[in-house]
Order: sequence, then C-alpha cells, then structure tokens
Amino acid sequence: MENTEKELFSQLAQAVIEGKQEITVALTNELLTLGTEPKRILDEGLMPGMEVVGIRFRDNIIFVPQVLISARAMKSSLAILEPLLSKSDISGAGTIIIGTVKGDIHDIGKNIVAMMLRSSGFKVVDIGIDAKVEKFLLTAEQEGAQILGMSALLTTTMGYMKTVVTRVRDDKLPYKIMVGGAPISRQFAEQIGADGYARNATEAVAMAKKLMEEFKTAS
Ligand code: B1M
Repeated sequence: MENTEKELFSQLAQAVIEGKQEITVALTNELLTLGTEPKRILDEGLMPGMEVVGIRFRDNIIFVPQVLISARAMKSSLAILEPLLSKSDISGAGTIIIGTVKGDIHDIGKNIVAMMLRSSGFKVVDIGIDAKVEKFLLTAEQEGAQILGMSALLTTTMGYMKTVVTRVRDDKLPYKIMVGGAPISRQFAEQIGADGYARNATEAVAMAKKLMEEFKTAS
C-alpha cells in the first residue's frame, strides 16, 4: 500500500511536469480512492511536480506555454481536492481577504493558501489576481475583515505590497497584514511593515491564527 502510494505520488508529479491533465485527474482520484489524505496528495505529488516545472522554466528548458499546461493540470487536481480540504466559508475564526498583487497573475500558491485557510475555519474572500490596493480595502470593508493576505511571485511586483501596507497604516485601518510568495522573505515582510510572513500554506494558517489573536487583543 505504501509502495503503491509512493509510486502514484511520483506518477502524479510526472503528470504535472508533462502537463497531462487527464492523467493528473485520474491519479488524484486513484489516490483518494486508496484513502490518501488530500493534503498529502498536494504536498507529496502536486507540489514536487510544480517545483520541477519551476526549475526547468528558470533554466530555459521549458517555456511559458509548457508552464501554462502544467499549471492547468495542477489546477484540475486542486479543483478535486478543494471541497475535501475546505470545510466551510461561514465560521467564527475570522475573515481574510486574499489576493495576488497588482501586475502579477500567478495564483496557484494563493489558491492553495486560501484553501488551507478555509479548511482551518476562516472565511476567505479571494479577490483574485492583479489586485490593486482599492480592491483590497473595499472588499475588506464590505466583508468586515480582520486580515489582508497578499501574494506575489515576481520580484517586479513584490514592491506593490508596500503600497498596500503604507495605505493601511496612513488611513489608520485596523487590518493585520500577511504576505507570502516565492520571492518574499521574513526580512522583506519586516522591511515593508507587514505584520506577518508565511513561507507556505501550513505556515500561513499558523500566522493567520496568530494575527487574528493580535487583532482581537488590539480591538
Ligand atoms: Co511565472 N515566474 N512568470 N508563470 N512562474 C516564476 C515566478 C519564476 C520564478 C520562474 C523562473 O524564472 N524560475 C519567474 C519570476 C522571476 C522573478 O521575478 N525573479 C517567473 C516569470 C519571469 C514569469 C513571467 C514574467 C514570464 C514571461 O512572461 N516571460 C510571467 C509573468 C506574468 C505576470 O504575473 N505578470 C510568468 C507567467 C507564468 C504563467 C502564467 C505561465 C504561470 C502562472 C500560472 C498561474 O499561476 N495561474 C507561471 C508559473 C506556473 C510559474 C512557476 C513555474 C511556478 C509558480 C507556482 O505556481 N508554484 C514559477 C517558478 C517558481 O516559483 N519556482 C514562476 C507552485 C506554488 C504552489 O508555489 O506560488 O510559491 P508558490 O506558493 C507557495 C508559497 O510561495 C506560499 O505558499 C504557497 C503554497 O506553499 N505563498 C504564500 C504564496 N502566496 C502566499 C501568500 C501568503 C502566504 C504564503 O499569505 C497571504
């Protein structure tokens, strides 16, 4: 059983690398039928596959069209896992607005973070990609949110996070701000004045819980 799982994880990673959507879906369903936890399918099959895609893209072995095909395959599997990972949108844990910042269209990591936050009982309002400061603030006000979560994957877009932080502080808004994404570091988060940084979706859940406590204490 363990061997079968291991083999299927490796086939799933390979299917993402090759952008084979139907195989990705079939392997995801096969693992679920075996009783594999959805989070393990994500961590041990899909993510290692996308990691290889990133390395090959960086090294000019593959190009944007291939990356898009891999992203599409990964997303089709995430669509199956999402309802299993996400409990409910209506909960008392608090409300988080999440988006990929202006100029940036990468959303796979953000979607995973949103999914994991939902599975931990938060209400998550996803404002999508290329999100401007006005969108973050308007949605936060409409939803009565406590936390703003920003994702960026490009060194050219990460700077926009500071625009949002500055606006929140200048307008004396109460929101706690959490940032993440491949080029983001704890040091960068501190430098721009964000309240928290998370390296991955698991850390994002822990950080959101911490910030929610801080919000309650401050208000
Ligand atoms: Co893009 N791309 N891309 N790309 N792409 C990167 C980011 C790059 C590092 C690739 C490389 O060169 N190795 C590089 C950036 C270089 C840099 O800035 N220094 C790059 C580039 C250059 C570009 C374009 C400029 C390419 C071009 O057009 N010439 C272009 C930019 C478009 C734009 O945004 N304006 C572009 C386009 C694309 C695609 C559209 C083809 C596609 C995106 C599809 C999609 O998202 N719908 C794509 C992809 C897929 C990638 C790579 C290969 C994979 C990203 C990914 O999905 N990773 C990426 C290489 C890489 O990152 N290694 C790359 C998997 C995902 C699960 O991880 O997003 O890191 P990640 O999320 C993690 C953590 O970061 C964290 O938790 C997540 C789960 O563990 N996290 C948070 C993320 N957000 C968080 C928020 C939080 C907390 C934690 O709190 C709120």
